Amino acid sequence: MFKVYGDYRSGNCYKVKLMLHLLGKEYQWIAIDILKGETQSEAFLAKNPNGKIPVLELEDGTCLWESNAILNFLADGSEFLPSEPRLRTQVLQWQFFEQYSHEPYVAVARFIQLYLGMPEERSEEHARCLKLGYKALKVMEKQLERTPYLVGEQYSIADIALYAYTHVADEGGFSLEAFPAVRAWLDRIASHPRHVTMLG
Ligand SMILES: N[C@@H](CCC(=O)N[C@@H](CS)C(=O)NCC(=O)O)C(=O)O
Repeated sequence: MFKVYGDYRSGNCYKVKLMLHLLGKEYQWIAIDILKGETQSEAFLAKNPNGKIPVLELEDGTCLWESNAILNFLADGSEFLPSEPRLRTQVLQWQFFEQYSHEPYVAVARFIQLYLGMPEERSEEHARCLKLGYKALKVMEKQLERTPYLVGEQYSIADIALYAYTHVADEGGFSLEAFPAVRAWLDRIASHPRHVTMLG
């Protein structure tokens, strides 16, 4: 059985949980508290030298880290990862976009607001996260005006990667009011019969 080291409130960890539920795979969840520094212990660093969750531990002890890499591993051969090279590359394109242009702003704004309680010394950084996060949401809106999922007609791990923090963007201070296509897509993702919520 897979072991997942994670925090239920973390979008990066939720990606792995959602994927496992969509695939109907069993797993054991091992709770890690980042605020208590548990990702920096010697035992944890042996699993991920970068000291971050999520980590997926396989039965043979191999530890995989980086949420989107884990998604690619789990989705291999399934309907959530197209095999056609152009589509597969578009999946990766959205996942790299998520890590470089979306998560650093949408997730960090949420971290500052939800986890840290919006300390004064980080309010300028929070404002910058809102500005750049909205820019990323506009890019998603443009795509989702044209296609039901980020890569065409099919629900893929590109959607899982971007759903994770977009669906809780309000917890970082974002409003999705100006993004009707993104909101419709959020509902589409949540209506999958094997969908699981972040805290569910
Ligand atoms: N690029 C990584 C980011 C992982 C990440 O930032 N994890 C956070 C929680 S969401 C973490 O472990 N933070 C603890 C730390 O940096 O010490 C991924 O996608 O897995």
